[in-house]
Amino acid sequence: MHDRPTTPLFDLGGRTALVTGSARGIGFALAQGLATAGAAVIVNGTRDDTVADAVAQLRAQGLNAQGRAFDVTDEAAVAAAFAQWDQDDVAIDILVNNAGIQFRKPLVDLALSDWQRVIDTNLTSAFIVAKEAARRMIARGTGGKIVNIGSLTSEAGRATVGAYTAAKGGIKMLTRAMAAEWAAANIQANAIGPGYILTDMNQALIENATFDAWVKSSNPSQRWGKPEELVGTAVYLASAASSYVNGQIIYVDGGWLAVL
Ligand code: GCO
Repeated sequence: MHDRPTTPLFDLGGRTALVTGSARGIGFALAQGLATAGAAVIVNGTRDDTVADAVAQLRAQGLNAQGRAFDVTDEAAVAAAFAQWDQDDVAIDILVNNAGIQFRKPLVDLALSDWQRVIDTNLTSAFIVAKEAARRMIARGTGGKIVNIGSLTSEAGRATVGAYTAAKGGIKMLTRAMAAEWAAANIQANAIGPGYILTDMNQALIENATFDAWVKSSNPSQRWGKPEELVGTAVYLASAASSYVNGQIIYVDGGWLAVL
């Protein structure tokens, strides 16, 4: 056995990471992955009980986790959470804007209230939470990391998910806007664009034989992705390894966009 020194490049020891929407799905996998890389993670969701369950699961694995339930679309609730962390001397070094919902309906049938709900949750929330986080990163002078979660729909349209597509396209450009404004403060803002991933949010698509066959035939990997397959990119974008990478969206999609 060689005694190789471990590289500090991807080490998140001493860092605190807030992952929004992390009680389940991709968010949970990312919280688990960042904690495994050494970060203290804060799990977030809208419900106290599901957040507490996720924290308990992470702690049972020996990971450093705490939880805080709040609605990422509620500016006052987000401000209150950050004010509490200020009081508790908790500084968010890494923010993963992951919270998201899906609502599938043709645009001609889509109610404005449903459009608004999807835009608020998938796009506006990233602005609200990042604004609080970045203000503090800038004031501390320590820099920081923001990882926004985009989608294949940041690049490609698909029928019935118009509001989601508009929001995820917005995430790509909001990421660039964040980089433009915050890079000088040593904040790197990047995004991950997951491909078709096996999550609760996609359960209806996974169970739809036609859709499942389409995912497998349109993707050169011929399969769905697993939430944990996003972890490597998240750790990279949350760590010193990406200190000069800014405003990018990295697609973790099995090659789907490469053959579009
Ligand atoms: C859907 C959406 C998403 C996709 C994802 C791919 O219909 O639900 O297409 O959930 O899985 O956006 O990046």
